[in-house]
Amino acid sequence: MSQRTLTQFLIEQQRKEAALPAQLRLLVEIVARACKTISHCVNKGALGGMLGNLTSENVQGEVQKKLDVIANEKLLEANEWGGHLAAMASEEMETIHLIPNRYPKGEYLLLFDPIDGSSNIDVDLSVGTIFSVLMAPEDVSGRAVTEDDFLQPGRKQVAAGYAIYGPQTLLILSVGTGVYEFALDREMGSWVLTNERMRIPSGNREFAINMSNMRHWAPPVRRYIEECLAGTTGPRGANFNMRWTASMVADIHRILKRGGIFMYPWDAREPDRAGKLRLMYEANPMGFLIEQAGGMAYDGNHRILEIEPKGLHQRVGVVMGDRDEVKRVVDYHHEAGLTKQAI
Ligand code: AHM
Ligand code: MG
Repeated sequence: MSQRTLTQFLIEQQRKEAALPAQLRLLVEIVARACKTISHCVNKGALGGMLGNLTSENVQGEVQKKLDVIANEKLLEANEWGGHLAAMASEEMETIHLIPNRYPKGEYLLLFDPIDGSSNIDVDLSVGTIFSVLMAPEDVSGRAVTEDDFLQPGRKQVAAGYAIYGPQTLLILSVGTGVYEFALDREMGSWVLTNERMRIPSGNREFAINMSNMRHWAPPVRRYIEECLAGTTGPRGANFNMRWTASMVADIHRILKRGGIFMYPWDAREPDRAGKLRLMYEANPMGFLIEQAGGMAYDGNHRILEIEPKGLHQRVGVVMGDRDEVKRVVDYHHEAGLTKQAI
């Protein structure tokens, strides 16, 4: 059987499935091309002078890695001139990036985390790029795009995906018609379809959470994990496995492929902060993919894709993966009456 490339897949989607608009098709191809370039930079590592920290901090007050900034630049450069975007936003930029006047503007808004899991860069573990696509409001063509135009709930995303730079470089994509996986064929220079209509396998007893924060968790999260840890003699009557790579793309990718649950919940270290992960370019796109693959994505109490954002860099608690497991965590929150946990 002949291989299907990302380009072929997108053309098929444009013709048949959801009548994918031409501008959105172009957008996905350009983001995928930028991810190829970023993959190349990640692979070069020390040989290309890609490792290490800069002296700068991003808007979150985190020290930027060289690759954070390089990947951000690659995505901006690649997406500026195509005429498909109204503006961009990124984890690495305080405010939105407008399309320069010399280029035509399009009707989409692109958000990204250029390198997710940055702490893994220097130790050669998987990192990735996460992206989310929204439609710009209709009246935007006659005026300048503002940050408010981006503040739409995740259910309005028209596409989302991530690239994972691991032993293989993969692109996981949804344009709202299921989740598709493409592998980068370096000899051909193209993305080849390797998995279609992915579904999260149910019943895998595996959880992903940073256990070192256990003493700071809210009671429902603690209850869920304590029950898993109790194994065959506990209320779940089964042993659970644990995995934590500190790279959301890698943890979510594992869950997409073999099931389980991912959590980065609110915790009491910084009680006024809703969580560590960012809603607009981490939780929303991942939530979109997880739901498209039959899973659930909650902040503990609420469906992530329903949250009305108040800021570009807003944080959120994250509980996503296998429906049954996420539902259990949500039930524990509701039973505990924590319906107003900070969001
Ligand atoms: P980053 O986008 O700055 O890399 O931060 C997000 C990452 C996620 O990929 C990962 O799930 C989490 O931070 C790990 O955090 P911790 O080091 O607290 O376990
Ligand atoms: Mg990130």
